[in-house]
Amino acid sequence: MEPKFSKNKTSKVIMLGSTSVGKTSIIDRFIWNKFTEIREATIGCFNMKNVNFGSACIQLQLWDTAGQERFASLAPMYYRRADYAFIVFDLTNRESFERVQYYHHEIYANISPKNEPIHPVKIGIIGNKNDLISERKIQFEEAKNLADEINCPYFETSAKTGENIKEAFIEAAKAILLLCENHELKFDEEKNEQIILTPKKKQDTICC
Ligand SMILES: Nc1nc2c(ncn2[C@@H]2O[C@H](COP(=O)(O)OP(=O)(O)O)[C@@H](O)[C@H]2O)c(=O)[nH]1
Ligand SMILES: [Mg+2]
Repeated sequence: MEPKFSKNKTSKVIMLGSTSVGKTSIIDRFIWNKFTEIREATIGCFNMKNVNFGSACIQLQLWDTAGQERFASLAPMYYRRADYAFIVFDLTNRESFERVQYYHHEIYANISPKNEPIHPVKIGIIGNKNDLISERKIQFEEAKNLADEINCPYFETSAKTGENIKEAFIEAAKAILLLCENHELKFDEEKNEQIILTPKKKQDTICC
């Protein structure tokens, strides 16, 4: 028998950051526990995974870009009503680090449709590719200081080795749970009977 949860929340989690910082690789590591050295351009897509805390189940719907960040800004609907946003930069690329503030600003500019109250959103900063030790350009202190300034948790990850990937998503799910418990976000009214405790099979993912 699959467990039943008294509190369920389907949440939108968006990945932001310059091209090639590892957004898609981070999702692949979390959902499929795999890493690919050479990636083709991303097909805009979302994957789902549930994180359970006692009687609560947070379903993370992970939104990935279709690579449009390379050419243009992301459409407002990508940001709209996101519950959690990860801003990812590449620890070996200073330019990508300098884009963090831009994305932080874009979240608040696009999170709610005009004339609607601001949708509550939590943000986490990810410094990815920490396996590339000798190529590293951004030290921990500098990144942590920026994250503290904008009041966000900071995670150093490697999609390649898997370091801290699961931990970052668990923290995101915890933050969403807290938002729900503080009533800034509502739990889903309908009970979600389809609880998935392991990553969904490939054919179960929804791509758009
Ligand atoms: N060494 C290393 N390479 C990574 C890591 N994450 C991603 N990559 C590589 O960086 C490139 C861009 O990754 P991708 O996930 O497509 O970036 P995106 O454009 O942000 O989605 C690919 O060649 C990946 O294999 C990592 O943690 N370590
Ligand atoms: Mg991508």
